[in-house]
Amino acid sequence: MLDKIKALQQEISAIEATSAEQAEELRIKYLSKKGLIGQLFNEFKNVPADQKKAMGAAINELKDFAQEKINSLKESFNQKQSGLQGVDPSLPGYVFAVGSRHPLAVVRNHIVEIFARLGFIVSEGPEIEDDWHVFSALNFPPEHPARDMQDTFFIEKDPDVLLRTHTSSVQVRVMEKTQPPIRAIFPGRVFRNEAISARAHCIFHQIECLYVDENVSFADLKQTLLYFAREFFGEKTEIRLRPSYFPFTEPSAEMDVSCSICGGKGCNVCKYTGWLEIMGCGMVDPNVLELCGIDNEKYTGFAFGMGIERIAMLKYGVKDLRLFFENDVRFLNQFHSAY
Ligand code: 2NM
Repeated sequence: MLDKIKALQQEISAIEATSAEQAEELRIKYLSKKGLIGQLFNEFKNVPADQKKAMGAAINELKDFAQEKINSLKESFNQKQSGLQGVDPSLPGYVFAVGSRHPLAVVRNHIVEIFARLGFIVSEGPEIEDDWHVFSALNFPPEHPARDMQDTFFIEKDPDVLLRTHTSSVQVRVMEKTQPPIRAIFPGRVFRNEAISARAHCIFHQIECLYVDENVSFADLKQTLLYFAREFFGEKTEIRLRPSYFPFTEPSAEMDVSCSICGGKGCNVCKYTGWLEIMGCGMVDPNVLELCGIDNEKYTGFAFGMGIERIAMLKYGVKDLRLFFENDVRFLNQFHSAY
């Protein structure tokens, strides 16, 4: 009998349970009337009288040990349960609203990333500028209409403190302090004194590009633009260059891409022409190079610029440019992107 008690003692010290129900099952197995320890009390009748005292003590000790062990198992489950009172752990968690990048930032990042692959670096400069960096160094004649109050925001009475009307002013700053090769891209916010409408805003965003080195040709410009157009709008995209005029480039051109909506067949987005106007471009006027301290006998360059809002409107089919400035989450929530 003593062997039996020892064996049970060992067995009980090793028991474990994963739930309160299992602990209760163990209690029944060992401690109920018909349980394993209960049976020992039945067998106690047959123990010789001289051993009854010692054996009785041993069985009681085993019973107390089992009771304590099973109580502590039950206790641990009660504690775990009370921590979860009123909580249903099978319910789905709370969904937190995740922000998204502004569509203008998405388009800018995508364009920057395409030109980064060609070795262009991002360069930024001040929004408050002077006449030299916005106009004079860019070959604008003194009486050019862009210099007028009607088009440019002047901040103070001093006509030499103004908000930049294009990011070309940053290109002037880069050319003034860096000798070629220069290969950079200039994203930024620009300001024009214009009435706000579905197609125009007095604050908008541009991204301009500048490449100055020996032997840079119009063919380099054209091939760079074709690469960009196909990376951004899709590999089937065609480009078209139309002669144009800018004070800072000669020759100058406007670039169209084949309409990505109708594939060039004609639709209401491209006004049934099959083409979308995307940007202005040209070879940097030798006067501009010289005004910025670059030897125009040795170096040539190309430059181009585009409005980010316009590209974003085409890409996402947004009909009113003002939506980009209102920060209405019902509008912004619709944009998801890797860029
Ligand atoms: C455009 C179109 C064509 C341009 C030229 C220059 C500089 F500084 F090199 F002269 N910067 N940006 C340029 C040329 C910009 O935007 C429509």
